[in-house]
Amino acid sequence: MAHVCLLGLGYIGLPTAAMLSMHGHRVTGVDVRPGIVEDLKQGKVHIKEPDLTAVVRDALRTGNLTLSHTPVAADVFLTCVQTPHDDEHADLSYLRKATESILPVLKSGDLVIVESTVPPGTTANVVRTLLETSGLRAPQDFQLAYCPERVMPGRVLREIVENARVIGGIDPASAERAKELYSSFVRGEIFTTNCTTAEFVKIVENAYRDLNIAFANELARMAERLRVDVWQAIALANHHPRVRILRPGPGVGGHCIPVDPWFLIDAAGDSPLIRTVRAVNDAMPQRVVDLVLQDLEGINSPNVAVWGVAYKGDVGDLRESPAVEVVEGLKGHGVGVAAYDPHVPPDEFPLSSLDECVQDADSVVILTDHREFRFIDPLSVGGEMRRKSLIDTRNCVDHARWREAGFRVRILGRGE
Ligand code: SAJ
Repeated sequence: MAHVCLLGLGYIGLPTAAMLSMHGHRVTGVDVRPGIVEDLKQGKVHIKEPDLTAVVRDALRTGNLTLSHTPVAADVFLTCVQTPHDDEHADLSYLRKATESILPVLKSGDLVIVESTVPPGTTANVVRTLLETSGLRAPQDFQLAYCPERVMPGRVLREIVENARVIGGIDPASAERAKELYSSFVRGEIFTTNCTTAEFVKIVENAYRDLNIAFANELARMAERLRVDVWQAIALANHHPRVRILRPGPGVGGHCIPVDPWFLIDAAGDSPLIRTVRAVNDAMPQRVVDLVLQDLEGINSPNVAVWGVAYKGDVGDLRESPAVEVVEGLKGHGVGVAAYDPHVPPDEFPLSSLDECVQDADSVVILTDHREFRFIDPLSVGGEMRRKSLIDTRNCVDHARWREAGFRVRILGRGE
């Protein structure tokens, strides 16, 4: 069993630290952000993810997981810090700082693994160069590998175990050693390659999803013009054995998919296709604002009830959420907005209760496909509203029921 020093106790780092420690490794979890280590020591988990609090508390109770503000000497260093993107460039400052913080404790025979999403070439160049300022060299003195996370927010604990992994090594021995570590808790297949290929694969997966969603969004726009129901059309097309089109929606949010495609451009040069994909998905919140304004035409001082501000269904994460952009866009046009979201913590966004939200509203606008919305009774909602209108940008509730309750229903991508 290894002693792992894991840097960055965020969405990926914390569950990974818990998993490694639950599988017998000694883990020192490091986070430099004020308060995180102190809160975790008291069992307060800052990340909202099903079952994570219980698993982290268990890991702390076993004593295998300990917490620290600074890295300690270990066999393996695992960096899971954020790599945001500003003005079309990857911000590697957190990764650089985390890597530099390892230098005082790095010793011969150690393995360093990067999990953060990075532009291809970062591990073999930026990280390696920084680590070699210690006087040690890779792979002669220390080993180096890249192992991207692939988990879906909302299903992290399951996917961290079940998903296949791709591990890139600075040399085959580094990849094999990293594979051995992950094998202790990963049940999915583990494939090995070199660092830059693994970095490329990670970004390609998210860029592919972005492209597929942009295609669905483009189809939604065209279907509206052709008076076709895009949802039915996509479902029918997906019966073809080699077609798998994703779902249109109010835009692409989260901390990964809207960001990662830019890492490809950063590393490999411009791509008109990727720029277009980003532009199509980034234009969706404005399209939804236009759809709502059209619906509200002729109403003085209109009010809408927005359902769902998280970036996607059944999570409470607001990062890059297209719903937040829609809310701001509507407010900018003088529309009164009351938002209801059962998943988002109330200190992170101005939220109303369901009752307050629909009171005297002129439309309900569904922006996130939270499961709960399916079970809300349109009859009781309609009774509180000034006008019975539903705009569903996710196609996620039973429209027949809403129509029966007297609502005019508009669905993104369904031509009328
Ligand atoms: N979305 C649509 N239509 C769809 C699917 C998604 O509009 O058919 C929207 C969502 O509402 C959301 C955005 O796209 O706003 C992204 O959501 P997502 O569920 O596609 O992905 P993430 O960002 O939650 O997680 C992705 C996953 N990547 C892939 O599926 C290729 C996950 O496996 C990665 O680990 C994660 O990015 C990451 O951390 O990179």
